[in-house]
Amino acid sequence: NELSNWDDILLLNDQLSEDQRMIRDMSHDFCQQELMPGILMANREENFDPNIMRKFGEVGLLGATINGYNCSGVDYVSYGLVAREVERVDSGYRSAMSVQSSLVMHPIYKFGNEETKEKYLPKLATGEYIGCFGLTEPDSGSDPASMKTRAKKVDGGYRLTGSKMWITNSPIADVFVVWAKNEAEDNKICGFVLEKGMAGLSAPKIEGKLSLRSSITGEIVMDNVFVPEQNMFPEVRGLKGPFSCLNMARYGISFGALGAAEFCWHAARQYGLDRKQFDKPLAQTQLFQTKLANMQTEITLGLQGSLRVGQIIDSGDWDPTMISLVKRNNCGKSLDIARMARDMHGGNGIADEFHVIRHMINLETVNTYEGTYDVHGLILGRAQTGLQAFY
Ligand code: TGC
Ligand code: FAD
Repeated sequence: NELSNWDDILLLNDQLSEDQRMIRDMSHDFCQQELMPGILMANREENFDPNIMRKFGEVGLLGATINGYNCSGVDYVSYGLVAREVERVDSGYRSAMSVQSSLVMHPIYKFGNEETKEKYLPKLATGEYIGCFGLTEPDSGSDPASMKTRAKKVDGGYRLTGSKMWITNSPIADVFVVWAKNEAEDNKICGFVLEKGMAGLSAPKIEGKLSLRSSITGEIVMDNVFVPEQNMFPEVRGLKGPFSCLNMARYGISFGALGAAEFCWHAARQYGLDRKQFDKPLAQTQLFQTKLANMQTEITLGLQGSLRVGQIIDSGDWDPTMISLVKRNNCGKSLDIARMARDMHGGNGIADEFHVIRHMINLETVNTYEGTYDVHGLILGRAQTGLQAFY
């Protein structure tokens, strides 16, 4: 009686083009062969190996949507499918990939001058350079408009002072995309590209994370750092600069979180088939089956939502609220699914060898960064009432 496509009941596979299927399959094989074998120890030891970035680069997964500059030029549906495969292994690895692609390469490609693009993009595409994105500060998380980091105009460039907090990849970064208020332009938010080694720039690691341990996170501390004029994004002003990068990253996360959830669902199903209690497989109990049905339902619907958003982004006629909808719902649902899978594994569920608790704890971060679950709820609420409830 088992349906052969129980894991793709709405036939997502048939909705993809030949190229999209190929990219998905290639990413799947790469992630399972290159990333999965080392994840247990990386997570246990709280270690991110920078060679992983070079490996992403070798198979064309960095800045994959960019045309030229050594990048693959794939569509956004494919980018989402890649995020799903990477996060099926670990959210931390998807973080590394998506920060480099959407939050570092995308703004340099979209807002940088030609010289900046030529200088950084090819090396970021191969993973020779690692990038990070500094928006959040110790006192400005959900409310980035309140940032304190300042840029002061000086001869030939700017001097930046301030600190950024919770920055993925910062301790090992070569390139820092940083957002600061420009005193010379009435404190409008501007974007700058900083480089490792600039005087006054440091990026201490944040220790003791219990979530996203395979990803390295740090601060960015800027003490009067001189940044040459050509390293400022010349045209974009205000929060729409950082947010236009976040849109793409959030969309990728909506697909990625479901990859982690799929891992947990499949693992719970297999565990239930293999383990017997009271003389029958756990999977033969009604409670177990309805839990599996709930997982299947939310993942299947979530994937359809993200696919639709990806297709709309590719068509060019998209709106950030549709991204808030899938980022919020898919992260929240994936977290619920991972918690459920943890429970269905019983005592084994707390052992890292079974992987579900790692996904569960990672998804706590994924549900928080790039706009928390509740902040995306407020974005959606504002869009349907016209009333903002942030303040
Ligand atoms: P608000 O008045 O809404 O907007 C200010 C200006 O920004 C524009 N804008 C957008 N533009 C493009 N896309 C979007 N999604 C945009 N959202 C807003 C807006 O049009 C306006 O432009 P203008 O020209 O009129 O000035 O601003 P607000 O201060 O009321 O913002 C509230 C809110 C909640 C929407 C926003 O601040 C928010 O989303 N907060 C969440 C912060 C966040 O997501 N931080 C992410 C940090 S990076 C990160 O987490 C990376 S983790 C990476 C990893 O490891 O994977
Ligand atoms: P707060 O904004 O202080 O929120 C705390 C709680 O209050 C949340 O539940 C939130 O939903 C709620 N809340 C906030 N405002 C309201 C409101 N108006 N109404 C109701 N509830 C509200 N940032 C970067 O810039 N670059 C990175 O690379 C990066 N990587 C990260 C990696 C990790 C591992 C983590 C944990 C974070 C990372 N972040 C990064 C920061 C992340 O984007 C922020 O943590 C996130 O935006 C939330 O901000 P906050 O932590 O200051 O929480």
